[in-house]
Amino acid sequence: MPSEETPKSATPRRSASRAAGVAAPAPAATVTPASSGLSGASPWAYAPAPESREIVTIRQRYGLFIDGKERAPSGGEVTITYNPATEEPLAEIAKGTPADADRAIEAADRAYRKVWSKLHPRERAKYLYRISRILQERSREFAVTETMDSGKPIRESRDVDVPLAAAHFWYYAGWADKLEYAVPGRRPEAHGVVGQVIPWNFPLLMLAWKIAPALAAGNTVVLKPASTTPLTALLFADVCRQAELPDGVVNIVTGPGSTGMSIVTDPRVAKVAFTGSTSVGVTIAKGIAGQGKGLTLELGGKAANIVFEDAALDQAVEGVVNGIFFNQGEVCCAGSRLLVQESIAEEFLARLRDRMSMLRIGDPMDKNTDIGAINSKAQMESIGELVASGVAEGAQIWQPACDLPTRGWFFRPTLFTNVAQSHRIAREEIFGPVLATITFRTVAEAIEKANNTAYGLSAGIWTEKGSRILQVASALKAGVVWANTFNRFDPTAPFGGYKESGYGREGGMQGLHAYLRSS
Ligand code: TAP
Repeated sequence: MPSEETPKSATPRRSASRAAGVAAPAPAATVTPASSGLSGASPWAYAPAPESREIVTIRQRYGLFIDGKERAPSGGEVTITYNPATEEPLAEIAKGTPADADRAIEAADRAYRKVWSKLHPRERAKYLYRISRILQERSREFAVTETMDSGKPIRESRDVDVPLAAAHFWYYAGWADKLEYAVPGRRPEAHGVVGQVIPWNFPLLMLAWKIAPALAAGNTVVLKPASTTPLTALLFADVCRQAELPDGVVNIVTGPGSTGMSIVTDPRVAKVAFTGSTSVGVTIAKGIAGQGKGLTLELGGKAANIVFEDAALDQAVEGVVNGIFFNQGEVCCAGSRLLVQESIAEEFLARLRDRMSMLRIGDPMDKNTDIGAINSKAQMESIGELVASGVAEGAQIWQPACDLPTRGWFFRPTLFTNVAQSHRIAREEIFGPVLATITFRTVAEAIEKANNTAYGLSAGIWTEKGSRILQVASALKAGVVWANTFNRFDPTAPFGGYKESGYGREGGMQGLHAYLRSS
């Protein structure tokens, strides 16, 4: 995870400076970190360290993956996927229609009845192991493709997204022939066909979180990737072919949200899994209400990262930086609210500004880059609008002095202080590199403020006292609470939310339950 990485020099490699490109206000106090630590020009200069894209062949056009074959969309239309770091088109992507969704569901249903449900669980496990191995063998190809399509730094796609995706297939392969241990005393059964819709922030990893447990439990799958990041899902189709997965067991239908809706509402789809925004999650829940389908929703978050006065401050600074700037802050469980104890707030914020000044923002394909490109123009505009609201509502903005590439969608890491709990930046999910700071005096106040949100996905606690960790963690209304660390993911650990962050769990044995009916 990024917290393991060492700081990088802030020396800009590109000279052209520009504001974030949207309504982000010109950072008033942005020029030099107003701290006692590092300031001014860095004495270090990093040579460019670009990852080669030679290993990847991006085709001009991609079709749908239905019944083991690539198919043209029934409507004949395509959409374009762009490289967010350059704004250049990467490929034409089939715009799947409800008729295509219907074909994919038919293929998945047939594969379930005739092949997958008849296989011995040990045989299903072999396919999952094979997929995991192929992902590992082709990891560089996946990492480069993911970075080009999503804008995330190659360091993250290489060290986090792809290895974790492979680990999920490996972990759930182990469960495939042990399902009765996951539901002791009952008889586990697959649902049949599952419909899955995933977002753009971790395209391959979200695919793995969804497909691995579904197949291990004996289901077949129709998955819709996000429109802005379809490429690794389509590369995964190639992995399915390479693993000789029976036709129709995995189907990938690219297309707009309406195509996702026709997948999840189809009566042949017995279980639905969605990761994305709370608003679309609500639409899906309404759309399938009364149909008796299983449903898991992994939605948004507004996590509190709570720093107590006895915390190891430099480690906590690293954890806060990792919590909000990992993947440009486009993370559902991002630690987007910093709750810092008043007695250390000034010193902590000075150290945080120093650390932020060392972050390298720019070409995601450069191995030294800490913060890459924002996934889309629409997301840039949404971040800019919320940042502008923070300024308008009276919070104080600080951004490090740094030059941004002249092309692509880049947003400076942003720190807000003087934030009131009523401000939109304290309440709404920004899904960008923006941290809102709120102070507190007592443990009770920290808990009260941390829980004062409509979301409940994750939280972080920084303190030297184990007893305080236990006290605070048990009082926080969040599905995942990290102590003296942040953004740690493991296939064996369940992940999911409370309140408007959704319901159901992914990962671990709990993640398997969602894909099983037990009698
Ligand atoms: P959404 O707009 O919700 O999109 C997610 C997926 O749903 C995309 O594939 C999208 O397709 C599809 N979709 C859109 N409208 C739909 C509809 N009416 N019916 C069915 N599918 C529909 O979210 P996003 O912008 O991609 O992702 C950002 C949000 O996801 C954030 O709020 C973030 O917190 C959340 N998120 C949560 C988690 C977890 S684990 N809780 C993980 C990642 C992201 P198109 O791309 O074609 O629009």
